[in-house]
Amino acid sequence: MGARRLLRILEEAAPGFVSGEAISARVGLTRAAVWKQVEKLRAEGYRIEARRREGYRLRSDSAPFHGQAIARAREEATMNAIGGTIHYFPELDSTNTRARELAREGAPDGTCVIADRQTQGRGRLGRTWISPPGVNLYLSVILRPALAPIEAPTITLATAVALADAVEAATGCTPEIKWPNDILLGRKKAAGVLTELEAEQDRVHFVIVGIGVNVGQVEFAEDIRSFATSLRLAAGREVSRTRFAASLLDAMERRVGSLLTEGFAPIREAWSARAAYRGERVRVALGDTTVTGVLRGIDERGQLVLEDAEGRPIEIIAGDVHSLRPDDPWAGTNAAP
Ligand code: BT5
Repeated sequence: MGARRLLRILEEAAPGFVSGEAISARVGLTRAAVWKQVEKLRAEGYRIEARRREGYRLRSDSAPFHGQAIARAREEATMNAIGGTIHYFPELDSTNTRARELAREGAPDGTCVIADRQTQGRGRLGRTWISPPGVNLYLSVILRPALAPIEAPTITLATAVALADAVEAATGCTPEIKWPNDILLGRKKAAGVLTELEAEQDRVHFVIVGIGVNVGQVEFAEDIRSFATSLRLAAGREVSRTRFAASLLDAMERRVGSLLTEGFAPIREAWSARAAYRGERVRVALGDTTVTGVLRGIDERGQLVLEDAEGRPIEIIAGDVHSLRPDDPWAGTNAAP
């Protein structure tokens, strides 16, 4: 039995105890062998409580947050095509910047960079991603897909779908995706994706997919308070960063894998099923340009499709979606995107 299997059993039972006997029975090992595996996990930093009559229990605050712990929490069936190597840092300026450096040095497809905090976390269009330590996930994945640069946005959309899968599994809530890649819970933003590309005319060298997830944060800075949330706030209970990171890597492996083998159609469908504001009138802003229409979905390239007053489709490559409902967190013209 791998310690991974034991960890899974303890996680399923947490915060309850599992008896040594029950574990032995499930994994077909002696209790002494189970004890050895418990010691192994403890040596990695997991806090496992042992009580004579009740057995073992994984403490909720227990999971250490670093590459090895995340790798161990992943599903056994995955190939670790994404996250096969995880570079973990207590602090970075930006995981995307570090990932780009590693990619230029030749780091293989699927390599990940994770930081506990970022001092210069970046959003799209030069914006800032607020990245405090100890509570959230800041992750960048290096991908070297066989895609043309024009198809690269589909990677971001596949990532948004994977994020939604993992957020739903962790919280039990139903996330929505605000085009192109914000994850909303109760219409507030819990996660965002920043994709950066290095390419020639017809060939992608690498894509850096940067993901920021508010996992355990409960207080937000004044300027984002009205529209920011976290998995913990939405779920109403603690969510383990380590387990969430593992589950997100598993989901990315599935969704990005599906994109590269089956094409964009299944991602487009999954994305559309979670689209925020579908059928509603929205305003999309890019710089000084604004377009208004009913949000219909995304086309076969991943562009946003609105419908104008005459029923004609409008395709949009980039921009920020705002609601036209006054009570929506994404309403007013000044609402930060
Ligand atoms: C995004 O940009 O949503 C992409 C965020 C990507 C962050 C990850 S973290 C790991 C990797 N390394 C990086 O340096 N970046 C990536 P955008 O759609 O432009 O949204 C940015 C806006 O969201 C800001 O202008 C704020 O208004 C708001 N914001 C900033 N921090 C936030 C947070 N922690 N939670 C919710 N909203 C936030």
